[in-house]
Amino acid sequence: MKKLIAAISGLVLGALASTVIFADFNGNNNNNKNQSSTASNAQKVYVPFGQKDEYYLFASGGHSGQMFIYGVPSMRHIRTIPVFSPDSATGHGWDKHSRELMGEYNWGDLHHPAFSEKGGEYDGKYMFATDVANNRAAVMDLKTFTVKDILEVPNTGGPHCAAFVTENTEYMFLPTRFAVPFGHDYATLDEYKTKYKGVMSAVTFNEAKQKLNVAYQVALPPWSFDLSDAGKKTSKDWAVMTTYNTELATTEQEINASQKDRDYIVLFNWKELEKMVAAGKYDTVNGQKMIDPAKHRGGIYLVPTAKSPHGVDVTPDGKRFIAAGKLAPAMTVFSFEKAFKAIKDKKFAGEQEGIPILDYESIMEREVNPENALGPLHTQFDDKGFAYTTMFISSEIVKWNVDSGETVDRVPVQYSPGHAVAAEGDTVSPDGKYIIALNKIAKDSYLSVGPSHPESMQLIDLTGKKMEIIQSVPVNPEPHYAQIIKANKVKPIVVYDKDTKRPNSIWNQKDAHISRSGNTVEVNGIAMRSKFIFDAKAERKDVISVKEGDKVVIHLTNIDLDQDITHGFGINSYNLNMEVQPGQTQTIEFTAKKAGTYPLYCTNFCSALHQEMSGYLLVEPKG
Ligand code: RUQ
Ligand code: CUA
Repeated sequence: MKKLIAAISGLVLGALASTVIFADFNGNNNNNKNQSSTASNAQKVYVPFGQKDEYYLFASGGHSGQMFIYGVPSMRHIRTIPVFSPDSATGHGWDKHSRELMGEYNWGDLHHPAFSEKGGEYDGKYMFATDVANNRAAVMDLKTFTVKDILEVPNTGGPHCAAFVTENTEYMFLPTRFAVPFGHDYATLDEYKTKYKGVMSAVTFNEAKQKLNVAYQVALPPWSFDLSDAGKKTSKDWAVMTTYNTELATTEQEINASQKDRDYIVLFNWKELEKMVAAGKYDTVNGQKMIDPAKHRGGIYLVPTAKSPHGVDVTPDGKRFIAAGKLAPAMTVFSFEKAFKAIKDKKFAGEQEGIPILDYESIMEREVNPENALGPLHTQFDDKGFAYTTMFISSEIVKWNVDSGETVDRVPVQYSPGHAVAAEGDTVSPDGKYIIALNKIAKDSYLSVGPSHPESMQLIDLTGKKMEIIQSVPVNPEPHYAQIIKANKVKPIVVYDKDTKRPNSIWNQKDAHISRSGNTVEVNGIAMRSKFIFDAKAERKDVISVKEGDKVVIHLTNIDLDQDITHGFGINSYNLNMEVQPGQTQTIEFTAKKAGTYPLYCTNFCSALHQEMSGYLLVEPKG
């Protein structure tokens, strides 16, 4: 096995580094794009206008920092939710709340989205996501499809390996991709082994306060953590995550982090870690409770696995976890039960950095090597005990039997899938109806837009004997991962409740007013079809007059409590825009640095007289 892995990983490395092989398992070039254009397939994805899709697809927007919402099976793009990046259409990053959430950053690298769960099922309430670029976690409220909180997690360098929530949304875990010294302190790379850490953060969400919070962190060795998954049912107190670069390479990872035949899956029990924290077994590092596993033992174990693994996925019954090889052409199936027994019996094969290592042979159930399948990355599941693994290099999805390891079916995709996502795929009861391949490379699939092409998603029907691609659509960069939820679980509101106690809200036209205190001008105004009212008593109610250098705070309440009547508020030449949804109160703050005359207007088409919905900001020059 070792030799095989070594030989094949050489081949795989070569393929990863140079060109991607586009061949199916018979060695033929893929040319089945016609699959999605047959009349019967077109019918399967046809959702007549006015009828709604059965599922929502939430696709990560990668380094756009956004999230894309599609309907399944139509694959119609419904909405983009800006999360970690500003979006002028919705004013995300301009209104006070989102601007404060975004802090100093104006981009993000959104990798893995995860729904909140109850009893291991998506509950349709919240969506979580993480930002690899700036170490953040975000939560979106699915009542409004907007971001409620963004948390910057200290001591970490890129939480790629997240977010995967536990069965009842107790935690989401954020292990980090890049090792850094605590607090990003300065340390040369010669000090990598001693000063750098791969920190895993346990993040909680307080629903009442709508706030994310770091509960505790674990200072793991400076390995790169790639992906994780939370346990389910019998393994619900546990989570798993893959490592690479246990070689501690500090340069040219491409070669140096691929030396050893084995890296690890880190297996940890979050209930045990919770107990440690409760017992005070932690150090305080930059205000965080930091567990040092070498000092405080227990709860964390290492499982050797084929070198540089990528995904690790827990089966819906919670009995097994499956590592995908990336550099080894195999999926390795491990047994939680066997691991628990070895831990109970203290049967370890050694330890590294004070963390016990489990014996590979004794907890591994099987290595699955579908013929000529190369570059396994991620595995999803259906309702019948089958697993679906994406093959990045051989550009296909392989369906296999989790119990026997036997390959059941394969479908070529166009091309190079990273993740795939199954309907209700990360729950304890996947639906088994659809899986979507999230392809990194579209090549010749769509109208050309120049040298850089879109990524591509392909909807695959799982109900027949053979997997069948029934729709292909381009998607903005880059659907790292996605989630598919039954549409009827999500309950968006139609309008924000009229809440007269909400701070700064004004519900009656005659209450609109402008007040000054020192150099601050505060506007409590109304947006309604088809006018702004900032000051009910003024001769011109839709004009805001301030002095150069004033701080201006504008609160706007949209009193149109009607479905889909959203107003915008943009100020000409002032680089400001926000959106106010029906019944919502939004605030925008700025300093009137430029003296002069600036039109302001509603930026969201709201009525036949939308064009008339305007006014002026008059900034009187100093002196
Ligand atoms: S990772 S393509 Cu960013 Cu999810 Cu495997
Ligand atoms: Cu209000 Cu357009």
